[in-house]
Amino acid sequence: MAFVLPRLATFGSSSLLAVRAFRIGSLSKSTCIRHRLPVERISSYVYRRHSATMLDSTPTQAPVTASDIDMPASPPKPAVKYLKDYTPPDYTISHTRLEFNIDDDGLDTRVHATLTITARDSSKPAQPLVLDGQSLELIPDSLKVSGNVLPESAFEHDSGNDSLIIAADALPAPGETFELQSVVRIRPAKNTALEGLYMTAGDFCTQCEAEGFRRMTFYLDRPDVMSKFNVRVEADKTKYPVLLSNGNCLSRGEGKDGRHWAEFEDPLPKPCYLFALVAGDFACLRDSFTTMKGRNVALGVYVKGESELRKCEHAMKSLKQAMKWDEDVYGLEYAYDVFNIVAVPSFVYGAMENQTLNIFNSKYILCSQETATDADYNNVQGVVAHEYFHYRSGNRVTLNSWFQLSLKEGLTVMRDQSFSMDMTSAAVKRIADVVVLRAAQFAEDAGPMAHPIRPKSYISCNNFYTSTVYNKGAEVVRMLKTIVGSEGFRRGTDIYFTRNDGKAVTCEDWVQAIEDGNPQVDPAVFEQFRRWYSTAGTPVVSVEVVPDTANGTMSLKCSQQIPPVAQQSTAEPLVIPLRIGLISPDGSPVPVDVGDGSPAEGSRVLLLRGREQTFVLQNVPNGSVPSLLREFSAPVKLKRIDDVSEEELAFLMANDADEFNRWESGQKLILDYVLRCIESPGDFGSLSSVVIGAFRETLCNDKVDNALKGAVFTPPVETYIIEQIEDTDPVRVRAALKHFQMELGKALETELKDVLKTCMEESGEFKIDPESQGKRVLKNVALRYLMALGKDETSALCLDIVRSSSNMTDVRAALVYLASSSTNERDTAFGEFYDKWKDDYLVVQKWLQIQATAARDDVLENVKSLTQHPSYDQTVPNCVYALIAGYAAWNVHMPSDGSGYKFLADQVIALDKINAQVASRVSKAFTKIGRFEPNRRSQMKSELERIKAVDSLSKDVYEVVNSCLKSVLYQ
Ligand code: HT7
Ligand code: ZN
Repeated sequence: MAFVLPRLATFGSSSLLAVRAFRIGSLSKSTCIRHRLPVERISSYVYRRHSATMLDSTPTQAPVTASDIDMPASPPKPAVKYLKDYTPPDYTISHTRLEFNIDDDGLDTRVHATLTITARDSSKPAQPLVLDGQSLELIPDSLKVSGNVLPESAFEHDSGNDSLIIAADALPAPGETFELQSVVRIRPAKNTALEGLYMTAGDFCTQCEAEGFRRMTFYLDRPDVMSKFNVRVEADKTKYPVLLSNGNCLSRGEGKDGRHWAEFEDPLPKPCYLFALVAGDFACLRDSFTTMKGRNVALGVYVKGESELRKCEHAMKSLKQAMKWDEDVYGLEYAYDVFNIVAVPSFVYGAMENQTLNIFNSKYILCSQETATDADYNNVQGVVAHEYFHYRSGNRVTLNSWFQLSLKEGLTVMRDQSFSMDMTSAAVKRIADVVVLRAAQFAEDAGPMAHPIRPKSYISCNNFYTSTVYNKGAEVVRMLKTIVGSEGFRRGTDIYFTRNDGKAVTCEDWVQAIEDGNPQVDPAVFEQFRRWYSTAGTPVVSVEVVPDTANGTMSLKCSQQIPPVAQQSTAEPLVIPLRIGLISPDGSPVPVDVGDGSPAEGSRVLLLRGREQTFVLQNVPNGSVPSLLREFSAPVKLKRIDDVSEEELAFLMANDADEFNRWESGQKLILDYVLRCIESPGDFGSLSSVVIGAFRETLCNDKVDNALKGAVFTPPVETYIIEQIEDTDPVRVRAALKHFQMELGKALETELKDVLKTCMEESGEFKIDPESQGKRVLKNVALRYLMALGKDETSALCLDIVRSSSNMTDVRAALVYLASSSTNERDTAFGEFYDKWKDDYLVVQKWLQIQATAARDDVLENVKSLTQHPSYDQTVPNCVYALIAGYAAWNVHMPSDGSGYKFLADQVIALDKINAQVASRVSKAFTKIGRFEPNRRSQMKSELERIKAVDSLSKDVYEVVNSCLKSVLYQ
């Protein structure tokens, strides 16, 4: 994708194309269709340079050569789109009729489109119709308005700008509805971008979010254009026996030459990003769901081959659980008669919520005891639920522009997290979600691409499917629930889903619905709360705890600071809900009395609204210990001004009624120790007896469930630790973490061995319930600490587990521990594992990832050689994420000579030519540039400059690389 020309903006009215053309005065005149202004035929030059579709190869005027034009020295920068420039579309498409004529090889698929179009505002003068279209070959004379072929003078197909512009005077008068027909040729087999219609494992499938629909036909490809769809698909019956699209199948039939067809109707209007089509050879697991009103919904999960059917039972079960949960918790019933899921191996993200026809990365559908870990099972459950929940939060109520992405993603993530908390262990799930938030989102918020959950601008909307939009977005929704309470939240969501059904709305409409459902809450709270949508950066909440023993009170002196981040130097204070509790010196809970006359309760929510604010708790027994930010009630960094001793943290770890905070206290103990090691000039010190005692007590406490023990013993990840310090040397971070594990492993060796033995003895029949998962978590955590001691017996045990365990959770854990070791067992285990699983691509991807993330000096060499391995395919995103993104996330910063960065830059450049979204995701490893010591910073800078200089760089990678470079410039 070249940046020779800025893209035509679909937002706002300015045409960069026209502006640029206007500057060149000496060329012959023609008419710019878009603006009906007499401007020079610069577009002719552009047209010939970029046209993939030779509509008219005969120039109508003197050829323009490069020397005629004042060419800029460097390629123009890709255009930035701004939230503030949003304007509604000039036209609406009430009905969309599509006919896909699929060829056997995916090199000449024809798409016939008939769009029923009306000007949105008939009182406005006629506007040109600007349609999006990318990599489309328009069939000559196929473009028709109300049945009449459009002359070439009436439209301009500018493939450089991915648009088709039809002159206003070639269209019926505003107020008249007309039909626009077109036929295009597309090549799904050559589509490595995996957007639009593409081929995966010999089948055809689509991916339209965010802007993939325009790769199949000319369209108003924006979410606020909602249309009813009728679709006809035709393909070879033997090769592609399964034909699917959104909604109901109206009819099927057989055609000539072994072809067959199917007709679909989706009765509800939808934005085109929810369109889906599948044509392929699949096996189907069928089931049904009876809704709360007694309607029957036919369910299907489609996978490659009968042998995979047993691997989709968990997905099917999860789907039915999700459908029931949405009825029970939100009162939301599914309204269609059919719900299908198709699993494919090549997919850019996890899954896609297309109306009635979800398409999934097979990683989030297929699972069996031998091939999937407990984490995989939980991911399947969570992702299946997430996509199902979009049926309401995203599909029935959709977005008016991609800037509002968090409206659907934040809400849907929050819903899937609550669902998983209800289905599994609530505290452990909350901990897992916070670990992700802190490692990924806090880092993003502190890096060069920091943005509010509703970004103010972007170059590529694909770059904003971020942890901020998803995970922080979910936290913002969660805070609203915390503020208004569960019942108030339900009143608000009822209003939201009813009021906005069938509409394309904004984050404003969401907050308004919650506000309208909660008149008991001061409207000023909501007014201030709205700032979360436009504020980037992680707030720091500082708290000083001041007990007053004489009066039996405890003051919490709070303040909030929002750090300056990219493109935001200051910010107004936010509403921050702080859930707090109190624990008496004997460990029992103390009811919290906030002094407003309301009854004291086990935990209370304080609303921090000012930059500084003090809360005074009443009736506090002497020696009580506060438990702050329970359940992680706000996405902030909590800083205690008064020093919290190791003893107090150990006390909280043992006694806090809030399980999240028990875990949190343990994490603080580990983090403080590891940070001290990193900062100490010489050798690392030893662990204090207080810390050892706290962990021993947790390990041996029968009342603490195994999964929570496992979480407590899992130290913070390196990426999170790196965020806590400036000018980081990653080698030292890794060494300090390793040292902690050795110290704790040494101190608790006997207890850990006992735990391991008990868990191994008890592991009976494989089950996936939380209790069985808890045992496996604890067993593997024990093994991890014992492995850190470097004893031969433990590596032999790991090899034995890899060879003989019948579940992938245990096998993978043992393989991970061996991966970072320098034992003979390591090579044996990896060799045998590959031989056993080489035909299962999902398991092989695990094998790649474990090697890429191993803590070893030779990991880069190994990763390089794995890029040549027959099982590695750089056109399959999962392979790239496993090997390249795995290396980038865990190891790229380790070599001090910059060889990791060079390798990564080479990969980004190569991948960008295949799939810009995948390349852009991989390139985001460079957003850590500000965290590292100067030597690494300058190595990264050189590589970023090398990437930026590449000809025809995608706008996706450009945006990431340019943000990183800008951030070093301003440092
Ligand atoms: N809404 C989807 C996100 C998505 C996506 C999925 C697959 C390929 C490309 C994509 N672009 C955006 C998934 C979700 O959040 O539910
Ligand atoms: Zn989603």
